[in-house]
Amino acid sequence: MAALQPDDFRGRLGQEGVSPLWDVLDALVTPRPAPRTTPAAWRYDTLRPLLVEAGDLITAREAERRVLILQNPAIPGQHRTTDTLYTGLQLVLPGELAPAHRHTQSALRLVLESEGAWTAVDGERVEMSNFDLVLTPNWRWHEHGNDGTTPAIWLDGLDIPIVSAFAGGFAEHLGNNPPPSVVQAGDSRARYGSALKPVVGTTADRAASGYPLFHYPYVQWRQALEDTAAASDADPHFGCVMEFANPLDGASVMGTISAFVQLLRAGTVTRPCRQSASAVYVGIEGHAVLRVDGKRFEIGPRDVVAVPSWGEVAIEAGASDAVLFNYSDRVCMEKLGLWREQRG
Ligand code: GTQ
Repeated sequence: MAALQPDDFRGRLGQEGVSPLWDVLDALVTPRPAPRTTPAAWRYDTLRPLLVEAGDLITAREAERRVLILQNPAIPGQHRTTDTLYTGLQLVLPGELAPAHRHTQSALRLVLESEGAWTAVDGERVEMSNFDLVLTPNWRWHEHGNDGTTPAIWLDGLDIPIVSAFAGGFAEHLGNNPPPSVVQAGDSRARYGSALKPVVGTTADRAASGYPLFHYPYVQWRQALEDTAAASDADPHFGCVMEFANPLDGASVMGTISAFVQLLRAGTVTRPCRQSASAVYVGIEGHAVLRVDGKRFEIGPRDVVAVPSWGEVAIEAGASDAVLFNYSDRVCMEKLGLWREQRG
C-alpha cells in the first residue's frame, strides 16, 4: 500500500466536505479578539460633498435610502464599519420622502444637519434637530422626510452585520401606502421621556413595544451630561460618560446596540482602555485625538472613528471641552457572555 500522502488526504477530506481542525485551531480559537476590521476614520468635510453629489444622481425615493456606507478599509466591499456595526451617512433633500419600510435590523440616527427633517416611527413623527438621537428599533415602520429648505444629513448606525451573522433579516416595504398607524407627534416622549412611565393597565398605558422611546433630544442629553460632569470627578478612563437608557428598564436603547455620550474637559488625557465591544465614535463638540492601538485620529464635530474589538483607546481633548457620541455592540456581547474590559 502506498504511503499516506498528506495532500491527497486533505483533497479527499475536501471532497467529502470536511477539513482538519488542527490546521486552523489557532485561528479559530484565539486568546483574545482578532477583529477583521482596523481602526479607521472618516472626515465629515470630505464625505459631505460626495453625499451632496449623490443628491444630484438619485432621489431619496429611487434609492429608498440615499446613503453612503462607511466601509472599513481592511474589508472593502463588506458594508461594515466594525466587525459587527454598520454606519452610513444619509441625505434627504428638501421636499423629499424616503418611503416607509420595516426590517429586523435595529437602527439609530444621530442628526448631523437638519432644519425641518423628520422621521416617523410607526406613524409618529419626530422632528430632527442637530445632534438629536432618534431610534428605529427593529420591526418598527419608519419613513424619513424633509419639510425644510436645506439638505438634512444624519448618521445611520445599524446592527446589519449582527443580523447577517444570524441570517435573521426580514423586511417589508410599504411603497406609497400611508403608515399603518398615525400617532400624535410627541406622544411617546410625553409618556416615556421624563423619567416617568404610564402605570401599566391604566388608560395612559399605550402598551408600547419594549422600546417605547425613540427620540432623545440634544438639548436634554447635553444638559444632563453637563450637569453630571459638573457634579462628578472626571473618570480617569472616560471623563464623564453616560448611556442612553430605555425608560422602561434602564437597559440599552435597543437589543443589540448601546449608545453613549462622553464629555472630556479641555486638555484631558484619558488612561487607555480596551473593551471587547466594537464601537463607532462621532464628534459632537470640540476637537480631540483618539489613539486606537497607537494610531492617531483627529476627531472634530461630525467626524467618525471606528474602534474594533479590543482596540486600546485613549482620548486627548483639545483646547476646549470635547463631547463625543459612540454606539457599540456592548449590550449584545453582554447577553452572549462576550463582554470584557481591561482598564490600563
Ligand atoms: O433609514 O431605514 O443606512 O433601512 C440602511 C438601511 C438606513 C433606513 C440605512 C436602512 C436605513
